[in-house]
Amino acid sequence: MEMNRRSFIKATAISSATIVSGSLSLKYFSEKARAQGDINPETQQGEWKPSTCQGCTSWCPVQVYIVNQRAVKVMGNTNARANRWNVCPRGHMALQQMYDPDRLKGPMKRTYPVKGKGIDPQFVPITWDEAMDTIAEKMIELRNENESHKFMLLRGRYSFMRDIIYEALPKIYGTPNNISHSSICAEAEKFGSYYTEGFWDYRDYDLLNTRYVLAWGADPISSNRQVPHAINVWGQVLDRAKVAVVDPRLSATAAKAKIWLPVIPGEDGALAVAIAHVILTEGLWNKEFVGDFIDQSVQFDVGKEVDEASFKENYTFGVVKWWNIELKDKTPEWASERTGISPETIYNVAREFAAAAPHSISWVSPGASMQVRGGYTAMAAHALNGLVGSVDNVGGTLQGMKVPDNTIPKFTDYQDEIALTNGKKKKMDHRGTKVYPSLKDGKSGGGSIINQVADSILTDDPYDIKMAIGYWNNFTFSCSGASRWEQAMEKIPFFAHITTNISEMSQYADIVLPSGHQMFEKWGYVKSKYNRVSYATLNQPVLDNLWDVKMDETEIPWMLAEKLAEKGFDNLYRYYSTEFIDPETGDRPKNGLEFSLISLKMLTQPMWDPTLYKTKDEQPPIEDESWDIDEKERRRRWSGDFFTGWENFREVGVWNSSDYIYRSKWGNFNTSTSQFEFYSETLKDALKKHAEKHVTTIDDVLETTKYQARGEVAFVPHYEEAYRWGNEEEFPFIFFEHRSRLNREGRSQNLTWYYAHKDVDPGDERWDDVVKINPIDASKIGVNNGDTVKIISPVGEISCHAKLWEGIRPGTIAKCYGQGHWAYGALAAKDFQQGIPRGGNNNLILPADYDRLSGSTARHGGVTRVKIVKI
Ligand SMILES: Nc1nc2c(c(=O)[nH]1)N[C@H]1C(S)=C(S)[C@@H](COP(=O)(O)OP(=O)(O)OC[C@H]3O[C@@H](n4cnc5c(=O)[nH]c(N)nc54)[C@H](O)[C@@H]3O)O[C@H]1N2
Ligand SMILES: Nc1nc2c(c(=O)[nH]1)N[C@H]1C(S)=C(S)[C@@H](COP(=O)(O)OP(=O)(O)OC[C@H]3O[C@@H](n4cnc5c(=O)[nH]c(N)nc54)[C@H](O)[C@@H]3O)O[C@H]1N2
Ligand code: SF4
Ligand SMILES: [Mo]
Repeated sequence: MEMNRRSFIKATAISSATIVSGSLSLKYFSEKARAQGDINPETQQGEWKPSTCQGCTSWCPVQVYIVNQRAVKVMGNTNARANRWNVCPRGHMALQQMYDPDRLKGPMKRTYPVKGKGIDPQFVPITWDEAMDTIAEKMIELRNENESHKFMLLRGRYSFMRDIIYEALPKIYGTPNNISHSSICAEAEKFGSYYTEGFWDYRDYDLLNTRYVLAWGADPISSNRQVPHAINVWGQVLDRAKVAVVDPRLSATAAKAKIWLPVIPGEDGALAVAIAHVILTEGLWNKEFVGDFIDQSVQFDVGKEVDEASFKENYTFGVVKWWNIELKDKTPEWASERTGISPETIYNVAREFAAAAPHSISWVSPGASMQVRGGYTAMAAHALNGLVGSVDNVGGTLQGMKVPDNTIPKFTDYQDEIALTNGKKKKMDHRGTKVYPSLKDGKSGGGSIINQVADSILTDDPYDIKMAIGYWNNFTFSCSGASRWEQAMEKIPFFAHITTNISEMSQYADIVLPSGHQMFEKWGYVKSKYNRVSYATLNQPVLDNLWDVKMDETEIPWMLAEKLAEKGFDNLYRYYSTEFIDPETGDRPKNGLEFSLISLKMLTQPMWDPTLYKTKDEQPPIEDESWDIDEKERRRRWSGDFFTGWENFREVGVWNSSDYIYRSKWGNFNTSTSQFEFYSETLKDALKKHAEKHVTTIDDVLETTKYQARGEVAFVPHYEEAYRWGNEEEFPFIFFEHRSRLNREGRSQNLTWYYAHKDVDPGDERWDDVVKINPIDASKIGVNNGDTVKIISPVGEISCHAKLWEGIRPGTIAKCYGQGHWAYGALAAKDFQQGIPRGGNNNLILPADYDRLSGSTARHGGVTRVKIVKI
């Protein structure tokens, strides 16, 4: 399979040509607008305005070209040191989202009471006043019945204004049920870095200084979290570094890589521990970081235990324990049987990865971790960075610099008896129960388990939900086991959805509230990092609202607070209107729009207010706006950009930190031992507390939560066999899936550019949704290119077209995530009226299963087997 690369280079070349025609369409778009007279010839110079793209979690600072109140072009914000002028193809697609004719243009209410898939809600337009009045009335009713905990706030994507709606609102109102989407996103990945180096977050990767990239299900030029930077520098990376991609699919990055390792889905852990085994047996670990044997004649011999006292560690903890407990027998030959990768390839990758160290990156993505038991895979793959000393090091994996922002003002004074009592009731997502440890940040129940909520709603466990508000989420589509969500949404008596489009979830709404688009119609900010820079970038309303929309995280909660106050519960309104004060003028907000801007200024104040800047030795002069360049440089090095005030920050649009300081974490990791842990005392502690809470043993917890580990192995990065639904006889193929270069998460499918350029994803077809089958398998089951097929799993079925493609490992079949919408818009659905999907939603065939230690939903690792039936 590694031989087949050449034919794919051709495919990739064609893909690049398509991208070029993508920008032609953009030109066409603006020319068409001009022909229609939208652009005034006298003012066609237009204006670039800064904002932020949230098409994915890269969260890029951008600028938008505005001509006569029309956005015509998006590019990177040149003030941003992470991405400069670069965006990925999806940055441009935001324009089509903004001008999507099927956007929700004003508030509406349902007039047909029966809820269900394909049942027309018969929405009719209403005023904002009526909409907020109805929602507030329901909320008051619940409080009057002392059932405020039966109100749920569901969050999908967000900006860092989130706490206004997601924290303050539910906690002042009186419910524990504010539940976010994080656990369907990438928590298992963070589990790996947390239980080794004490960092529950995405890592940055020092691409410009690296000499080896080992990507675990990561496809950085298409997805993950620094896409424009990766696209921009990948040529240089390929010049200087070797790239190896572990992925059952020939991704865009794999097609350009030196080595492609088409692993059997879910078996990544075996590969990771075998690489560690080779690094230790061949003495290739980084002595400076890990330390060494006291007596140089001792070594790690295959199959033999080593005396712990013989090794002196420097910045790590437990390397010998790891060897003794897990690694000593995990040879490449052993791993080959499990992973389907040859022993020679494993030896090669291990040696080359270590030879490039410490400038080597082991890049763990959701692909290799959002699997049942995937938390341990994330640990194993991330631990390789520890072995070669690339953690927090030049050319390696980095944490991030501090972005100085504020939290929302304290709200405890506004919580009444009901809020305090009902706020402590059990959460609907069962986090922290014996079966769902969700050990975020070392705490039992530290993270959410959103996908469990559908079951909880259906079984009224721990109680029935009477009302919910959802914003920027679409769980009926985006959660695996999606049909459970269809039933759960039918059951919730009252649901309000804050959204740009009538998505699947909106179909179950009693009220739909139109949200401004995050890039063009919103005040907000997000924090992110890449290219060794951490930053905060502003979402700004760069246009007048196109429709009667409001800002989701600030304006809408403000209006709700006003209505609740009118109806006798004024705590939320008093909190919003007294605690939020404009840092420049001292004014308090009088309406939702003022509230949006004032709260943003407050939260970002440490970045733009010169009176708050701290330098090492002095406080800078406030009034002096003409700092000389050296002084600027000096300050930048110390912490980050500085501004003369809010207006200056707003115009620039982004705050950049100073460059990442390497090796500052060495000896100072946020773990129980302060070292990089190969034997995770931090995880042991978390598991122990969780077990004690449930009056049981750690082994019992592991058994209940579907892990194979018992005893000490639970505390080290180790191999766990892939867990799959369905038996091999009935379901011969392992199913796995991937993202699209054109997915703005689940929100691209009403855009023509998506379908017109879908073949930028290797193996995919324009204007189609295909399941990719290796020709060897296809011939066995008599399937040809273009056949309509059903993909059937133990939990559901979808249909789409077959595509014969060598870029998929035989025995597995793959399909891109994203299509299969039965709502969202006239293009996204094949028949919006009838609720007939275009293509197939993978979440209907993926079972709802979990990596329970991290709380994550397991969409990867070949979690289900399927059969293919020709129709
Ligand atoms: N099978 C499978 N499932 C997946 C994934 C996968 O790769 N495969 N990916 C997972 C991941 S990583 C994530 S993060 C989740 C994402 O899943 P969700 O958090 O549910 O987000 P989206 O599916 O992107 O849907 C967001 C919804 O918000 C609304 N919306 C769109 N734009 C805006 C806007 O600008 N403002 C507001 N207020 N609303 C808007 C629309 O109704 C849209 O449907 O999906 C997860 N689900
Ligand atoms: N283009 C694009 N980029 C995005 C987003 C987007 O919607 N579109 N969303 C953003 C978000 S919300 C997130 S959370 C991140 C997700 O970050 P990504 O790194 O993109 O994660 P996934 O798409 O979940 O990973 C899928 C990859 O894993 C491979 N894979 C599947 N199963 C296995 C397996 O068992 N082992 C291995 N080794 N690989 C496997 C798939 O073939 C695919 O290449 O991306 C962000 N970036
Ligand atoms: S889609 Fe993601 S990578 Fe692309 S420009 Fe937007 S935030 Fe950046
Ligand atoms: Mo995500």
